[in-house]
Amino acid sequence: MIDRREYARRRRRVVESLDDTCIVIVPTAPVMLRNRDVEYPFRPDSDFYYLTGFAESEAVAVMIPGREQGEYLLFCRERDSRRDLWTGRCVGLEDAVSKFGADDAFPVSDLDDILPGLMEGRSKVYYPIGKYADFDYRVLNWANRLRRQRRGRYSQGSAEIVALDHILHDMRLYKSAAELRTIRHAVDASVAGHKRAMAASRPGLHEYQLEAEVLHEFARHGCRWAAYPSIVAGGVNGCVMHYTDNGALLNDGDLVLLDAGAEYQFYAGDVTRTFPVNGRFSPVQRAIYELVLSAQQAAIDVIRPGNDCNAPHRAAVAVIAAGLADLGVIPGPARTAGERSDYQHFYMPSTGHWLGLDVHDVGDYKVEGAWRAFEPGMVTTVEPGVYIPPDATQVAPRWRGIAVRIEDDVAVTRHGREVLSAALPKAVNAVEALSGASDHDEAG
Ligand SMILES: [Mn+2]
Repeated sequence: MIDRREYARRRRRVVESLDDTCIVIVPTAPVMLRNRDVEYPFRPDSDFYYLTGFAESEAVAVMIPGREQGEYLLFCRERDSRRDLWTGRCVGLEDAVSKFGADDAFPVSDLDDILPGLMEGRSKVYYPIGKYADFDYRVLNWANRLRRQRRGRYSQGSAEIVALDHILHDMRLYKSAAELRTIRHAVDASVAGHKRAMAASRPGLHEYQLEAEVLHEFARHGCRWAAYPSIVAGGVNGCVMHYTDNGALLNDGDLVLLDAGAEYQFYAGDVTRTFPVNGRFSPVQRAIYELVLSAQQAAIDVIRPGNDCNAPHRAAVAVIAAGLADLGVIPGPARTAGERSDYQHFYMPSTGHWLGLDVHDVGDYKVEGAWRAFEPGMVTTVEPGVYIPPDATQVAPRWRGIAVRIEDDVAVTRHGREVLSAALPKAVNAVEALSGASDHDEAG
């Protein structure tokens, strides 16, 4: 649990790094309709939540450095005993102050009346430009209204509208101890979900039935939602990078690629394992699997403070390219395979991404054109893979349709790294022992 003093520290850091004639406006995410009057479950905007810890819909945080009547204002829903009967109790203005640390709180329905006045005289308006079209429109309206009011009275340049992303996203890249504990919980739940799915796997199930095993286990660990739609991809479906259909049958003799992560207090886990539906790798599946596994280990091994954040990708590419050449999947020689582009037909994505409040978390990978160095507190995924499409006629038929990805979550520590998802087996024997139900006792 992240306590309110940490949110206050974050707000102070943002305000201190901006000039004190600005105003910062951060809205939470809009409520989205699923169909007709049915809403998607609400999920707060990550930037907003990072600064407020406030999870209700219809809220806007405003920070005004140096304002005497209060620097941090929260606009949110008012308590309303009649509406509370329908939608449940909301936080309300009083608790926005007493429990969420706002200096003052106002009804979100008054935003259009109050905001232009708060913007008056401020030289810069920081807010997440381009994220929510409706909110862009409102901010422009407020700025225009101010400009009209000023006209004829005195000529003063109108406020400059500036993106807030840079400073905020750089802060979010470095996780605090409390954030790391929260991520660890999400990853532990993810690991448990994967174990349960492996144990439940057998030919004849549908992919979504494994997904149900995963989600059940997430919920048992206090995570009601997955951090992103789970990918449960049997056989050739694993070659589709963003496969979420999860509707196919799992076939005897196929692999299943399972990419699923739990969300805990809005922090994401992101874990992938690939295992045999029936609990036994075939020789060709095993060859590709072991290649990806050694590439992943090579990538994890180069994560440490000071190494650049593209080092894992280079390490994984070197192993995968050479390995594919050794196996005869791509042309040799293996020694120089990483310098040719052949491997790219079977290894398209990059090897990892930042992990945090968003599964593909914020934070620049390059600073002034150069890969940035790993530093303690960063959390990254490591997820090399080999994906050989079923129509890859340039390779021998036995390789076609094999898709393997192995993904772990790794925190950069002071002297190296910690694999947060290390409790989830990935060695061939351990995966076989866990997966394919119980019917391989006689086989082994
Ligand atoms: Mn990932």
